Amino acid sequence: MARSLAMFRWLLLPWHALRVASSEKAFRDNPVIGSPRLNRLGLHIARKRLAHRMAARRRAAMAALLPDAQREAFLRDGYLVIPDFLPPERFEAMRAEVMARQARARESLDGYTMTRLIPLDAFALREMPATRQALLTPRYLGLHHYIGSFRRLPRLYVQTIFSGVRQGPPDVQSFYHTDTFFPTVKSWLLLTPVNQAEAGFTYIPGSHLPNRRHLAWERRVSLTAHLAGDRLTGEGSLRIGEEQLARLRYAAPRKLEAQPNTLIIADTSGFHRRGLSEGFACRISIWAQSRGTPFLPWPGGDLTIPPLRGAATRAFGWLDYAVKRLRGRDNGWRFAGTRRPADPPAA
Ligand SMILES: O=C(O)CCC(=O)C(=O)O
Ligand SMILES: [Fe+2]
Repeated sequence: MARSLAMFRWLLLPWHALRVASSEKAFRDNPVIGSPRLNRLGLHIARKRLAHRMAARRRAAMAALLPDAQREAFLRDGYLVIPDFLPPERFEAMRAEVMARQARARESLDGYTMTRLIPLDAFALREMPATRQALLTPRYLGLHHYIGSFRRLPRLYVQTIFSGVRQGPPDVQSFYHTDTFFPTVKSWLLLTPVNQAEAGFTYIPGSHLPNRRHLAWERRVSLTAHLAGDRLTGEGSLRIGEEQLARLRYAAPRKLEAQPNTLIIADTSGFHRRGLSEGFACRISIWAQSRGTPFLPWPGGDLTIPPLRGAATRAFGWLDYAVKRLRGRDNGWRFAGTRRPADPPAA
């Protein structure tokens, strides 16, 4: 059985080789991307460098989407924090609508954290006019287009993170890591406050621009990542220890505390983590993410038909779940039944 699986893997070699030109990042699943020999020759670092060059080019083509000062701050730091993002009445209308939303949710329990995701896809947004009005604006979308370096609608969710729901180690997101080898965007538009002692998003300013030491470290990791004991490093979201990270000589980490209606938006190809929480905490936000094909020179157009926009979120959720489940890698995500964002975790 194991041998025929291995054979099958090698028969798929041409497919694996083609995937080098895609956003595929798992060292462990793809014998070309994970090949120590090719990575010693520089395959991984070449992909990373080219992806960064192309993203810089796509962003330059969309420079007009951000005010100059904001664009400069992002290019320097790799993230932006924008307090009072929406006009207050618009924010309140959205918050009321979102907190009352009751829908089929996915949940995962990992370490001391329970995370809940409620999709804000086209079907949901049709029933949520205040949320649609607040989010589907040139400003919100423009920030995601620019930082994500593609003109595409981000996938949107209501994300609830309960920290300290049980005794246990911090969750997997609480270790410093990069999400991808290529520039990409995630954002949190906060509906609840985040205090310093809670699990605030933490970013290493400037680490979205890999320096020489970072590239040297990443090259070394790429030689063994296919065997990594740490699951997420094997999947291409490289984990790094705090001592090692300090040796790369970036600026000190910034753990963000913020009030509701703050937009935190970051290129999560830079080093970041979910900050450690000292006790129970609950963070609810509109969570967005968007990933394109890293080697394209143009930011592209969003080809989805307006009424179908966001339907991809639902389809993606199902597909992602089905595929990961089949491979035994659902990472603990399961459908949890109908929930509101602030419903306490089931015992
Ligand atoms: O929730 C956070 O603060 C960060 C989690 C994270 O690393 C991610 O979503 O990529
Ligand atoms: Fe991350």
